[in-house]
Parts: sequence; C-alpha cells; structure tokens
Amino acid sequence: DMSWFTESMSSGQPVPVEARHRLGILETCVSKDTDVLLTVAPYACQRQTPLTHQNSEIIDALEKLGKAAALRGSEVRSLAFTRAASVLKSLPIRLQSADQAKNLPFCGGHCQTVIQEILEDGVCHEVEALQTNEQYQCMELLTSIFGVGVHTAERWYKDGVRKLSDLDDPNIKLTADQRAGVTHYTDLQRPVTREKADRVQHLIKNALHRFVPDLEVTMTGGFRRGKQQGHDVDFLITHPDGEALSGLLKKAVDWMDSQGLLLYHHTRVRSRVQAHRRNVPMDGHETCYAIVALPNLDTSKAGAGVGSDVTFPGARAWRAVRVDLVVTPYDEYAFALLGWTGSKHFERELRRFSWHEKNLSLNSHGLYSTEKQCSIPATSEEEIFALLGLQYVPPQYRNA
Ligand code: DCT
Ligand code: MG
Repeated sequence: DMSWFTESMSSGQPVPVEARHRLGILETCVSKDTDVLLTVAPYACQRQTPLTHQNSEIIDALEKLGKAAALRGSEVRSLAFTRAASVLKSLPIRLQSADQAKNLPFCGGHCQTVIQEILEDGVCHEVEALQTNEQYQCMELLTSIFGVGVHTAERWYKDGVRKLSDLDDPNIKLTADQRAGVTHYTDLQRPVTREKADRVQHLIKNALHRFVPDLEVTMTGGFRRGKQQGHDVDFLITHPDGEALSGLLKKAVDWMDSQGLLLYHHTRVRSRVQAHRRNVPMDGHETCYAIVALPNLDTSKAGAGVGSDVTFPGARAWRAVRVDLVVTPYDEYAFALLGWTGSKHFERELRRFSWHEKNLSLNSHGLYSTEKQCSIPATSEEEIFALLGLQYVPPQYRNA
C-alpha cells in the first residue's frame, strides 16, 4: 500500500518513519512547485529493494546501457547506470517526469535523458541503437556462454567470431567450462523456474545427505531473494563439525556423476590468503560449478502433464541446469549466506559501504578490521548488519 506516499506527495507531509526506513530516506522536502524532492540513501544496502518495481521500462533501459558499457570495458560508466537503475528500483512511485528523479543519487546527467526519452517516446534511442549494433549483439551472445567473460569475448570478436558455430574452429581453444557451456548452450539459456530449482534442491540434498545426514544445505542466490526464475541454482553447505565437511563435496559429486546426474563439474578452492583483499567479490570456499542433468517429470502418468515438460518420442529425459555448490566452515556461514544471497549490486554496495563508511573489509568469509587487524565474528545476517550499523534488510528486499 503506497497511499502514504501519494498522500505525503500531495499534502507535503513528511513520509512516515517506517516508510523512510524502507527507502533509507534521510529527509524529504517540498519545492516551490510542489514537486516532492526525495533524498534517498546513497548505498543500496541502506535501502529496501523489492523484486518488482514501478519503473521497469526506465530500469530496463538503464540496465541495458550499463551492460553495453561493461561489454565495452567501461566499468565506471557501467556502474553509474547500474546505480541509477538500482535507486529507481527502490522507488515506490511511477515517475511522471525526469525532473522528479533529478535529485536522487546517480540519477542526474545522462540518466535524465534516458528517463525523459522513455517517458516521452516510450523508447530510448541509445538502447534502440544497441539492437542493430553488431559488436554489442555479438559480445552479448558470447558472454552469455558459461565460462566466457568480457576479455575472452573481445578476443574472439577481434578474431572474427560472430556466432556459436564459429567456435568450432580448431584454432580457437576453449576451456573445459566453455566447452560445456557451448555444448549445453540452449538448455542453459532457458530460465530455471522455481519448480525446477526445488527439484534440483531435492536431488542435491539427496546426494549430500548420503554422506552426512544432518548437513545444512541452503538455497541462496536469486531464489532466496524470492525470484521465480534464475540462470542457475546456488547452494551453501555447512556443518558445525568441520570434519564432516572434509572431502564431502568430492564424494557427493562423484556419487552424482556415477548416477549420470552430472553433465559437467569443476571444483576449486581459491586461497584463503586472498580472502581479505579488498573488493575480492567471490571467495575461497570449496566451490563446485556444475551442470546437472535434471530428469524431466514423467508426463506419461495421468495428470502429470499440466505445467510439466512436454515429452515426445525420442525426446531426451533431462534438461541441463547450472548449479553452484559452496562449502563453508560453520563460523563463516553467516558471511557466506550474506555474500551468496546477492544481488550482485547489493553485495557490491555492502562491501563499498563497509570499506568507505566503516573502514571494515567484508566478504563471504568474514568482516575484518584493517585498523585493529582482527576479524569480527558473527553468527547471523542480522548480526552482520548490526555490526555495520545498518538497518536489517531481509533477502526479499535485497533485489538491488
Ligand atoms: N555474487 C557476487 N559477486 C559476483 C557474482 C555473484 O557477490 N561477481 C553473489 C551474489 C549473488 C550470488 O553470488 C549468486 O550469483 P548469481 O547466481 O550469478 O546471481 P543470482 O542473483 O542468483 O542471479 P540468477 O537468478 O540469474 O542466478
Ligand atoms: Mg543464481
């Protein structure tokens, strides 16, 4: 219910305290021409960002421009668009004019043009131009392959790669990840629904619990934030007894492999030494990047056809799904949970806030004071927010 907001807008009354918390609003004021000028907290981790929002067309345009900038290697420009889009995601009203947004953080300058064009013409010309930009289209295609980053895509583009079949060229060396990504490209492009994610969870838990029956397995990533679909399914695995975790991932993965449930897997541990280098987004937990062969529901049984995969003679009985499995020691669990729940932008903002405002280094292993040269322990996400002096943001409001 947003009536408080419209009322505040028309009456010039202050926004109620609970609502101010949601937006991280520090103050509101009314200008001469009665436009409400919002002051929204500058860090995404100070705001609540729900999954659905009021300004999708503008947000989509800004995110596309952000992506295009990233694909051109302009990280700074990309971040500026991402930040603007994220601010608008937390707005509870539909913008009527670009002017309304001009005082919001990161929403000035170039962003004003984008908002104005969308509101007036329904399209943004810069975004339209991307549809016919061969380099953008090609970079987007190549970076959508599992295991392919901007650098690799750029190199391939320069070498003349334009479509997936161009990668068959023996002169182009693919890593094992990339090979698997190309092989299962079509399946991996299809969004994973919540229902499929639940079936993946069942399969993963079954494999892990064979070895440690009381293992804690949590679905993280977008699904924990309430998304109804995702590009993969992320899991966090822990146990109070560290011994129970030792060698576990390998055993479970080998078992799944022996059952024909894995199309691909690649396990790695990054060194813990790196753990507290600033701005290291991902982490040194033992991680398995896998492609699971998720069995299709049996549609031959009466009543099973509704909403399930359509099978026909000769169709294969599975579909490829990307799965990340991360094992974390029990004392790092809260940090890993916070770090793997996302969104990516929310995580980036949490780290930026910790570093710039609190002089603390945060990642999915822990919180570290560079000043006192010590780690600060925590056993829950709530505790970590409190340690950072932040209002707690539940997962479904971390869709920054
Ligand atoms: N993550 C991060 N920094 C990255 C990549 C990931 O902090 N560079 C964290 C945040 C989200 C989590 O890991 C899982 O990553 P993804 O699966 O890529 O994101 P998602 O939000 O789950 O998106 P999707 O629904 O598409 O899987
Ligand atoms: Mg995910």
